[in-house]
Amino acid sequence: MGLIIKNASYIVTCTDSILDGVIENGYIIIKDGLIKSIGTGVIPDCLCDKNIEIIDAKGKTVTPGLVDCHTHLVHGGSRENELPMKLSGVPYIKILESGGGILSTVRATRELSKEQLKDKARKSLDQMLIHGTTTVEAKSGYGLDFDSEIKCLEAAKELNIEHPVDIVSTYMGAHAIPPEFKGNNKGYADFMIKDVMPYIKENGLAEFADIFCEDGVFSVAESEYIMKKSKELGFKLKIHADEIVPLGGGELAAKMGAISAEHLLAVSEQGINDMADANVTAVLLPGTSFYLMTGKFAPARKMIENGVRVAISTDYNPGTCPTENLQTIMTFACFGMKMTPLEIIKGMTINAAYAIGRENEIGSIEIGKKADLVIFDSPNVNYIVYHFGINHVDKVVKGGKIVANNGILK
Ligand code: IZC
Ligand code: ZN
Repeated sequence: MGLIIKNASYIVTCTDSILDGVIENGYIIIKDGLIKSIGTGVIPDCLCDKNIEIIDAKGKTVTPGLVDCHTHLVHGGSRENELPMKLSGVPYIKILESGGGILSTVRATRELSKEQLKDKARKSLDQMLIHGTTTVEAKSGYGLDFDSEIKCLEAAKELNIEHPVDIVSTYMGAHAIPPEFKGNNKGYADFMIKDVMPYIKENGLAEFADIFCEDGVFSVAESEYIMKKSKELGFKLKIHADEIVPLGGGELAAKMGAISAEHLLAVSEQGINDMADANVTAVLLPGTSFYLMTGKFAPARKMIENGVRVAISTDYNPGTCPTENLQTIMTFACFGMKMTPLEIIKGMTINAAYAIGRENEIGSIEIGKKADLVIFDSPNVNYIVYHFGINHVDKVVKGGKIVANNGILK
Protein backbone atom coordinates (compact mmCIF):
# COMPACT_ATOMS: atom_id res chain seq x y z
CA MET A 1 0.00 0.00 0.00
CA GLY A 2 1.09 3.50 -0.79
CA LEU A 3 -0.21 7.00 -0.42
CA ILE A 4 -0.38 9.96 -2.78
CA ILE A 5 -0.93 13.54 -1.72
CA LYS A 6 -1.92 15.60 -4.78
CA ASN A 7 -2.96 19.14 -5.73
CA ALA A 8 -1.34 20.66 -2.62
CA SER A 9 -1.42 24.47 -2.86
CA TYR A 10 2.02 24.54 -1.26
CA ILE A 11 4.54 21.90 -0.32
CA VAL A 12 7.18 23.32 1.98
CA THR A 13 9.97 20.83 1.38
CA CYS A 14 12.43 22.46 3.79
CA THR A 15 15.28 21.68 1.40
CA ASP A 16 17.18 24.37 -0.43
CA SER A 17 17.36 22.45 -3.68
CA ILE A 18 13.83 22.96 -5.05
CA LEU A 19 12.64 26.53 -5.64
CA ASP A 20 13.73 27.80 -2.22
CA GLY A 21 12.12 24.82 -0.56
CA VAL A 22 8.55 25.55 -1.71
CA ILE A 23 6.57 23.80 -4.46
CA GLU A 24 3.22 25.12 -5.71
CA ASN A 25 0.45 22.77 -6.85
CA GLY A 26 2.52 19.78 -5.85
CA TYR A 27 2.26 16.08 -5.26
CA ILE A 28 4.11 13.59 -3.06
CA ILE A 29 4.16 9.84 -3.70
CA ILE A 30 4.81 7.58 -0.71
CA LYS A 31 5.68 3.89 -0.71
CA ASP A 32 6.80 1.58 2.09
CA GLY A 33 6.77 4.46 4.53
CA LEU A 34 9.22 6.52 2.52
CA ILE A 35 8.95 9.45 0.13
CA LYS A 36 9.28 8.04 -3.37
CA SER A 37 8.61 11.00 -5.63
CA ILE A 38 7.84 14.73 -5.43
CA GLY A 39 6.63 16.91 -8.25
CA THR A 40 4.32 19.60 -9.47
CA GLY A 41 1.14 19.46 -11.58
CA VAL A 42 -0.33 16.20 -12.86
CA ILE A 43 1.13 12.91 -11.58
CA PRO A 44 2.81 10.93 -14.40
CA ASP A 45 0.86 7.66 -15.06
CA CYS A 46 3.94 5.53 -14.60
CA LEU A 47 4.14 6.61 -10.96
CA CYS A 48 0.55 5.63 -10.12
CA ASP A 49 -0.44 2.29 -8.78
CA LYS A 50 -4.02 1.00 -8.31
CA ASN A 51 -3.41 0.11 -4.64
CA ILE A 52 -2.63 3.64 -3.67
CA GLU A 53 -4.76 5.79 -1.37
CA ILE A 54 -5.10 9.34 -2.70
CA ILE A 55 -5.49 12.51 -0.65
CA ASP A 56 -6.59 15.64 -2.49
CA ALA A 57 -4.84 18.54 -0.76
CA LYS A 58 -6.37 21.35 -2.81
CA GLY A 59 -6.20 24.62 -0.85
CA LYS A 60 -3.89 23.02 1.72
CA THR A 61 -0.23 23.32 2.74
CA VAL A 62 2.01 20.31 3.30
CA THR A 63 5.13 20.41 5.49
CA PRO A 64 7.46 17.77 6.90
CA GLY A 65 6.25 16.33 10.21
CA LEU A 66 7.11 18.82 12.94
CA VAL A 67 10.09 17.95 15.14
CA ASP A 68 9.86 19.23 18.71
CA CYS A 69 13.54 19.08 19.63
CA HIS A 70 13.40 20.34 23.24
CA THR A 71 10.78 19.06 25.68
CA HIS A 72 10.60 17.89 29.28
CA LEU A 73 7.93 15.36 28.34
CA VAL A 74 7.89 13.00 31.34
CA HIS A 75 6.96 14.60 34.67
CA GLY A 76 4.36 14.62 37.40
CA GLY A 77 2.07 17.44 38.48
CA SER A 78 1.60 20.98 37.24
CA ARG A 79 2.62 24.46 38.43
CA GLU A 80 -0.32 26.78 37.97
CA ASN A 81 0.16 27.57 41.69
CA GLU A 82 3.16 29.72 40.62
CA LEU A 83 0.99 32.15 38.67
CA PRO A 84 0.28 34.57 41.57
CA MET A 85 4.03 34.64 42.40
CA LYS A 86 4.88 35.32 38.78
CA LEU A 87 2.28 38.08 38.63
CA SER A 88 3.72 39.73 41.73
CA GLY A 89 7.15 39.74 40.07
CA VAL A 90 8.97 36.91 41.87
CA PRO A 91 11.80 35.86 39.49
CA TYR A 92 12.01 32.29 38.18
CA ILE A 93 15.28 31.51 40.01
CA LYS A 94 13.90 32.84 43.31
CA ILE A 95 10.98 30.41 43.10
CA LEU A 96 13.48 27.58 42.52
CA GLU A 97 15.75 28.73 45.38
CA SER A 98 12.82 28.65 47.79
CA GLY A 99 12.24 24.96 46.99
CA GLY A 100 9.53 25.52 44.36
CA GLY A 101 9.84 25.56 40.58
CA ILE A 102 11.72 22.55 39.23
CA LEU A 103 11.98 21.09 42.76
CA SER A 104 8.21 21.04 43.22
CA THR A 105 7.94 19.08 39.95
CA VAL A 106 10.67 16.75 41.25
CA ARG A 107 8.53 15.97 44.31
CA ALA A 108 5.46 15.34 42.12
CA THR A 109 7.47 13.15 39.71
CA ARG A 110 9.06 11.04 42.44
CA GLU A 111 5.58 10.25 43.79
CA LEU A 112 4.27 8.74 40.55
CA SER A 113 4.81 5.22 39.28
CA LYS A 114 6.23 4.59 35.83
CA GLU A 115 2.74 3.68 34.58
CA GLN A 116 1.26 6.90 35.98
CA LEU A 117 4.02 8.94 34.35
CA LYS A 118 3.43 7.15 31.08
CA ASP A 119 -0.32 7.83 31.22
CA LYS A 120 0.33 11.56 31.64
CA ALA A 121 3.05 11.71 28.98
CA ARG A 122 0.89 9.68 26.56
CA LYS A 123 -1.80 12.37 26.75
CA SER A 124 0.85 14.97 25.87
CA LEU A 125 2.08 12.87 22.95
CA ASP A 126 -1.52 12.62 21.68
CA GLN A 127 -1.81 16.41 21.83
CA MET A 128 1.52 16.82 20.06
CA LEU A 129 0.52 14.43 17.30
CA ILE A 130 -2.86 16.03 16.55
CA HIS A 131 -1.04 19.38 16.36
CA GLY A 132 1.48 18.04 13.82
CA THR A 133 4.48 16.87 15.86
CA THR A 134 5.83 13.53 14.65
CA THR A 135 9.19 13.40 16.50
CA VAL A 136 9.96 14.70 19.96
CA GLU A 137 13.07 15.01 22.09
CA ALA A 138 12.34 14.16 25.74
CA LYS A 139 14.59 15.20 28.62
CA SER A 140 14.63 13.59 32.02
CA GLY A 141 15.53 15.82 34.95
CA TYR A 142 12.52 15.77 37.28
CA GLY A 143 13.56 12.62 39.12
CA LEU A 144 17.19 13.49 39.92
CA ASP A 145 17.79 10.44 42.16
CA PHE A 146 18.82 7.17 40.45
CA ASP A 147 15.49 5.32 40.58
CA SER A 148 13.37 8.31 39.57
CA GLU A 149 15.57 9.31 36.61
CA ILE A 150 15.64 5.71 35.34
CA LYS A 151 11.86 5.46 35.82
CA CYS A 152 11.33 8.56 33.63
CA LEU A 153 13.79 7.43 30.94
CA GLU A 154 12.25 3.95 30.84
CA ALA A 155 8.80 5.56 30.51
CA ALA A 156 10.03 7.50 27.46
CA LYS A 157 11.67 4.42 25.95
CA GLU A 158 8.48 2.37 26.30
CA LEU A 159 6.30 5.18 24.92
CA ASN A 160 8.59 5.40 21.91
CA ILE A 161 7.59 1.85 21.06
CA GLU A 162 3.92 2.17 22.01
CA HIS A 163 3.06 5.59 20.52
CA PRO A 164 3.28 6.75 16.88
CA VAL A 165 5.38 9.81 17.82
CA ASP A 166 9.11 9.00 17.76
CA ILE A 167 10.92 9.90 20.98
CA VAL A 168 14.62 10.77 21.25
CA SER A 169 15.83 10.73 24.86
CA THR A 170 18.16 13.03 26.74
CA TYR A 171 19.45 12.55 30.30
CA MET A 172 19.19 15.84 32.18
CA GLY A 173 20.10 14.93 35.73
CA ALA A 174 21.91 18.29 35.73
CA HIS A 175 18.59 20.16 35.78
CA ALA A 176 18.72 21.17 39.46
CA ILE A 177 20.52 20.16 42.65
CA PRO A 178 18.25 17.68 44.46
CA PRO A 179 17.53 18.31 48.18
CA GLU A 180 19.71 15.34 49.22
CA PHE A 181 22.76 17.09 47.66
CA LYS A 182 21.86 20.68 48.67
CA GLY A 183 25.07 22.75 48.84
CA ASN A 184 27.12 19.91 47.36
CA ASN A 185 27.15 20.48 43.60
CA LYS A 186 30.38 18.53 43.13
CA GLY A 187 28.99 15.55 45.03
CA TYR A 188 25.88 15.56 42.86
CA ALA A 189 27.94 15.89 39.67
CA ASP A 190 30.05 12.89 40.65
CA PHE A 191 26.96 10.88 41.58
CA MET A 192 25.56 11.49 38.08
CA ILE A 193 28.85 10.67 36.41
CA LYS A 194 29.70 7.55 38.44
CA ASP A 195 26.33 6.09 39.42
CA VAL A 196 23.71 7.18 36.90
CA MET A 197 25.20 7.82 33.48
CA PRO A 198 27.03 4.51 33.01
CA TYR A 199 23.75 2.65 33.69
CA ILE A 200 21.86 4.88 31.22
CA LYS A 201 24.49 4.23 28.58
CA GLU A 202 24.56 0.48 29.12
CA ASN A 203 20.80 0.24 28.88
CA GLY A 204 20.37 2.54 25.90
CA LEU A 205 18.16 4.94 27.87
CA ALA A 206 19.48 8.23 26.45
CA GLU A 207 21.56 9.45 23.56
CA PHE A 208 22.19 13.02 24.76
CA ALA A 209 23.18 14.63 28.06
CA ASP A 210 21.90 18.12 28.87
CA ILE A 211 22.70 20.61 31.64
CA PHE A 212 21.05 23.74 33.05
CA CYS A 213 23.97 26.22 33.06
CA GLU A 214 22.56 29.21 34.94
CA ASP A 215 23.24 31.44 37.93
CA GLY A 216 21.92 29.55 40.95
CA VAL A 217 21.95 26.18 39.16
CA PHE A 218 25.18 24.90 37.49
CA SER A 219 28.08 27.34 36.97
CA VAL A 220 30.11 27.45 33.77
CA ALA A 221 32.97 25.54 35.45
CA GLU A 222 30.61 22.87 36.81
CA SER A 223 28.88 22.62 33.44
CA GLU A 224 32.20 22.18 31.65
CA TYR A 225 33.21 19.42 34.07
CA ILE A 226 29.91 17.54 33.66
CA MET A 227 29.96 17.98 29.87
CA LYS A 228 33.52 16.67 29.62
CA LYS A 229 32.66 13.57 31.65
CA SER A 230 29.39 13.02 29.74
CA LYS A 231 31.31 13.13 26.48
CA GLU A 232 33.84 10.61 27.77
CA LEU A 233 30.93 8.31 28.63
CA GLY A 234 29.70 8.54 25.03
CA PHE A 235 26.84 11.02 25.32
CA LYS A 236 26.26 13.74 22.73
CA LEU A 237 25.96 17.13 24.38
CA LYS A 238 23.21 19.70 24.77
CA ILE A 239 23.13 22.70 27.07
CA HIS A 240 20.49 25.09 28.46
CA ALA A 241 22.58 28.20 27.92
CA ASP A 242 22.22 31.92 28.66
CA GLU A 243 18.51 31.61 29.44
CA ILE A 244 18.42 34.31 32.09
CA VAL A 245 21.97 35.56 32.78
CA PRO A 246 24.69 35.92 30.08
CA LEU A 247 27.18 33.42 31.51
CA GLY A 248 28.91 32.39 28.27
CA GLY A 249 26.86 29.27 27.64
CA GLY A 250 26.96 29.74 23.87
CA GLU A 251 30.77 29.90 24.00
CA LEU A 252 30.88 26.80 26.21
CA ALA A 253 28.63 24.85 23.81
CA ALA A 254 31.04 25.64 20.97
CA LYS A 255 34.13 24.80 23.04
CA MET A 256 32.72 21.44 24.13
CA GLY A 257 31.42 20.49 20.66
CA ALA A 258 27.76 20.37 21.74
CA ILE A 259 25.21 19.49 19.06
CA SER A 260 22.97 22.32 20.32
CA ALA A 261 22.67 25.19 22.77
CA GLU A 262 19.17 26.04 23.91
CA HIS A 263 17.29 29.19 25.08
CA LEU A 264 20.05 31.80 24.44
CA LEU A 265 17.94 34.84 25.36
CA ALA A 266 21.06 36.45 26.83
CA VAL A 267 23.69 35.03 24.45
CA SER A 268 26.69 37.28 23.74
CA GLU A 269 28.00 38.31 20.35
CA GLN A 270 31.04 36.10 20.96
CA GLY A 271 28.72 33.20 21.77
CA ILE A 272 26.87 33.68 18.48
CA ASN A 273 30.12 33.74 16.49
CA ASP A 274 31.52 30.71 18.30
CA MET A 275 28.32 28.75 17.70
CA ALA A 276 28.37 29.59 13.99
CA ASP A 277 32.03 28.50 13.72
CA ALA A 278 31.50 25.26 15.64
CA ASN A 279 28.23 24.41 13.85
CA VAL A 280 26.21 24.34 17.09
CA THR A 281 22.47 24.50 16.40
CA ALA A 282 20.63 27.18 18.39
CA VAL A 283 17.37 25.86 19.79
CA LEU A 284 15.18 28.87 20.53
CA LEU A 285 12.12 28.62 22.77
CA PRO A 286 9.94 31.71 22.32
CA GLY A 287 7.05 30.18 24.29
CA THR A 288 9.32 30.22 27.33
CA SER A 289 10.31 33.84 26.67
CA PHE A 290 6.62 34.70 26.63
CA TYR A 291 5.96 32.70 29.79
CA LEU A 292 8.89 34.11 31.80
CA MET A 293 7.14 37.53 31.59
CA THR A 294 10.42 39.39 31.11
CA GLY A 295 9.60 40.57 27.60
CA LYS A 296 12.96 39.26 26.41
CA PHE A 297 13.38 36.99 23.37
CA ALA A 298 16.51 35.39 21.90
CA PRO A 299 18.22 37.43 19.15
CA ALA A 300 17.15 35.10 16.35
CA ARG A 301 17.75 37.58 13.51
CA LYS A 302 21.31 38.23 14.64
CA MET A 303 21.98 34.50 14.84
CA ILE A 304 20.56 33.86 11.37
CA GLU A 305 22.56 36.78 9.92
CA ASN A 306 25.71 35.37 11.51
CA GLY A 307 25.21 31.91 10.05
CA VAL A 308 23.87 30.03 13.08
CA ARG A 309 21.38 27.26 12.30
CA VAL A 310 18.23 28.15 14.24
CA ALA A 311 15.73 25.54 15.43
CA ILE A 312 12.50 26.36 17.27
CA SER A 313 10.83 24.21 19.89
CA THR A 314 8.12 24.29 22.56
CA ASP A 315 10.28 23.56 25.66
CA TYR A 316 7.09 21.78 26.81
CA ASN A 317 7.43 21.62 30.61
CA PRO A 318 5.19 22.33 33.62
CA GLY A 319 7.00 25.49 34.75
CA THR A 320 8.00 27.74 31.87
CA CYS A 321 6.06 26.53 28.84
CA PRO A 322 3.07 24.32 29.52
CA THR A 323 1.97 23.73 25.92
CA GLU A 324 2.47 20.84 23.51
CA ASN A 325 1.31 22.91 20.53
CA LEU A 326 4.11 23.94 18.14
CA GLN A 327 1.67 26.02 16.06
CA THR A 328 1.22 28.48 18.95
CA ILE A 329 5.02 28.64 19.24
CA MET A 330 5.18 29.58 15.52
CA THR A 331 3.29 32.78 16.29
CA PHE A 332 5.58 33.62 19.24
CA ALA A 333 8.65 33.01 17.04
CA CYS A 334 7.29 35.38 14.41
CA PHE A 335 6.02 38.18 16.66
CA GLY A 336 8.66 37.85 19.40
CA MET A 337 11.77 37.22 17.31
CA LYS A 338 10.74 38.55 13.87
CA MET A 339 11.39 35.25 12.13
CA THR A 340 9.58 34.68 8.84
CA PRO A 341 7.02 31.87 8.62
CA LEU A 342 9.34 29.93 6.28
CA GLU A 343 12.28 30.29 8.67
CA ILE A 344 10.02 29.08 11.48
CA ILE A 345 8.83 26.00 9.57
CA LYS A 346 12.46 25.14 8.78
CA GLY A 347 13.27 25.74 12.45
CA MET A 348 10.66 23.17 13.45
CA THR A 349 11.60 20.59 10.80
CA ILE A 350 15.04 20.26 9.23
CA ASN A 351 16.88 22.49 11.72
CA ALA A 352 15.19 20.75 14.64
CA ALA A 353 16.19 17.41 13.10
CA TYR A 354 19.83 18.64 13.10
CA ALA A 355 19.48 19.48 16.80
CA ILE A 356 18.79 15.80 17.55
CA GLY A 357 21.07 14.27 14.92
CA ARG A 358 18.21 13.02 12.73
CA GLU A 359 18.75 15.28 9.68
CA ASN A 360 19.37 12.34 7.34
CA GLU A 361 16.08 10.58 8.11
CA ILE A 362 13.46 13.27 8.81
CA GLY A 363 12.87 17.02 8.70
CA SER A 364 12.49 17.60 4.97
CA ILE A 365 10.40 16.34 2.07
CA GLU A 366 13.05 14.59 -0.01
CA ILE A 367 13.14 11.31 -1.88
CA GLY A 368 14.23 8.51 0.43
CA LYS A 369 13.33 10.29 3.65
CA LYS A 370 10.72 8.96 6.06
CA ALA A 371 7.17 9.95 5.04
CA ASP A 372 6.37 12.01 8.13
CA LEU A 373 4.16 14.84 6.86
CA VAL A 374 1.58 17.36 8.00
CA ILE A 375 -1.28 18.57 5.83
CA PHE A 376 -2.47 21.94 7.14
CA ASP A 377 -5.92 23.20 6.24
CA SER A 378 -4.32 26.53 5.36
CA PRO A 379 -3.83 28.05 1.91
CA ASN A 380 -0.23 29.07 2.69
CA VAL A 381 2.35 29.09 5.48
CA ASN A 382 1.76 32.70 6.54
CA TYR A 383 -1.85 31.84 7.36
CA ILE A 384 -0.83 29.23 9.96
CA VAL A 385 1.30 31.76 11.84
CA TYR A 386 -1.21 34.59 11.48
CA HIS A 387 -4.39 32.82 12.63
CA PHE A 388 -3.10 31.72 15.99
CA GLY A 389 -4.37 29.68 18.93
CA ILE A 390 -6.25 27.08 16.89
CA ASN A 391 -5.25 23.77 15.34
CA HIS A 392 -4.78 24.07 11.56
CA VAL A 393 -3.84 20.42 11.04
CA ASP A 394 -6.05 18.48 8.65
CA LYS A 395 -4.03 15.23 8.56
CA VAL A 396 -0.80 13.87 10.02
CA VAL A 397 1.08 11.18 8.10
CA LYS A 398 3.62 9.14 10.07
CA GLY A 399 5.83 6.63 8.25
CA GLY A 400 3.43 6.77 5.29
CA LYS A 401 0.25 6.15 7.31
CA ILE A 402 -2.47 8.62 8.27
CA VAL A 403 -2.32 8.75 12.08
CA ALA A 404 -4.48 11.81 12.75
CA ASN A 405 -7.42 13.19 10.82
CA ASN A 406 -9.18 16.43 11.65
CA GLY A 407 -8.05 16.44 15.27
CA ILE A 408 -8.88 12.76 15.82
CA LEU A 409 -6.19 10.12 16.35
CA LYS A 410 -6.54 7.00 14.22
O1 IZC B 1 10.53 23.11 35.17
O2 IZC B 1 11.22 25.16 35.21
N1 IZC B 1 14.28 26.21 32.34
N2 IZC B 1 14.19 24.16 33.05
C1 IZC B 1 15.12 25.14 32.66
C2 IZC B 1 12.96 24.60 32.99
C3 IZC B 1 13.03 25.91 32.52
C4 IZC B 1 11.78 23.80 33.31
C5 IZC B 1 11.16 24.07 34.65
ZN1 ZN C 1 14.31 23.04 28.83
